[in-house]
Amino acid sequence: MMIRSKSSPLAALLTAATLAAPALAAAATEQPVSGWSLLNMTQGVTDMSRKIYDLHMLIFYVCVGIAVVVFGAMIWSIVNYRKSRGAVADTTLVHNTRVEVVWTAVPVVILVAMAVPAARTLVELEDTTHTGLTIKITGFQWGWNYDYLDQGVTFFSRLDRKSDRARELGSGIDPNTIDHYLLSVDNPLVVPVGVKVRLLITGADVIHSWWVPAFGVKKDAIPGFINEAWFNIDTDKPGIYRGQCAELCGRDHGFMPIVVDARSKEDFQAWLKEKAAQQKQAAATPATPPTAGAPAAPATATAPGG
Ligand SMILES: [Cu+2]
Repeated sequence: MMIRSKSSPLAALLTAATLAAPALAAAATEQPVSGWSLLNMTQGVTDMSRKIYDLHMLIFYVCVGIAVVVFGAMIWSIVNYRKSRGAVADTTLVHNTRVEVVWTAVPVVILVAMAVPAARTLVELEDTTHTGLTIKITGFQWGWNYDYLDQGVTFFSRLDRKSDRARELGSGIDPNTIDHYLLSVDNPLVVPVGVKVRLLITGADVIHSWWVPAFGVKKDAIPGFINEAWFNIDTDKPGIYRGQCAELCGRDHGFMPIVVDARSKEDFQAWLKEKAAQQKQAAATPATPPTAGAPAAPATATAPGG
């Protein structure tokens, strides 16, 4: 019994990793879900994520160029100066100033040239000014709390019940029958498209990381610190975007997905108004049992199967 229960998180984690990875990539973009493009980074649905992608491709091609030159020179030398051709090693050559200057200067030039676009992208990535909405994200073991700071809306988001049941050892439920297995939550984060959304990210217990590939956002949630990030989803790309906790945060690290429901500005405002009214009413009625919005949820909702 002891061995069974001990092996369950590992087995579940492995299942989570293998099953969730392709689905995450597929959900994050409108790119093909198979073939070589799966091996590459996603282009995402924000201007920033595309800039990150372009930077990634630029550096990739620089690396390819360097590899071609270096390996080309190596292979050429090995083939043309092999022993069977009568080549004799020059044992007197220990120093060549010209060559040394060249092989120092060329990499320096390449590195400086790469630093320019990289720094430009990084500066833009860190620019959290002129935002239209601020959401505080708190990572818990194991779920996320979302606070719409200026609107007084707050709720907790955790793995959806279907995935939660199926992941249990010996549940008898085939994970393949679950839609978006381990990538669905009960309460998704709802955001508007076409608005620069600022995220204030922190942790309540251990370090987590809020990661949504389609937005080009991956930021550590560290207790005692508040990290900033932002995204601005293309106006024509409302939809569901998925992510996961990207910092090993304990037993159920593989079971704290992120779902973002991007809506048009009007739909978002309507949702926000309704949610605010709902929560105000719930707060005014003390007899109502706490909803899933209470941050106390992770403490009481200790997952089975441990
Ligand atoms: Cu986590």
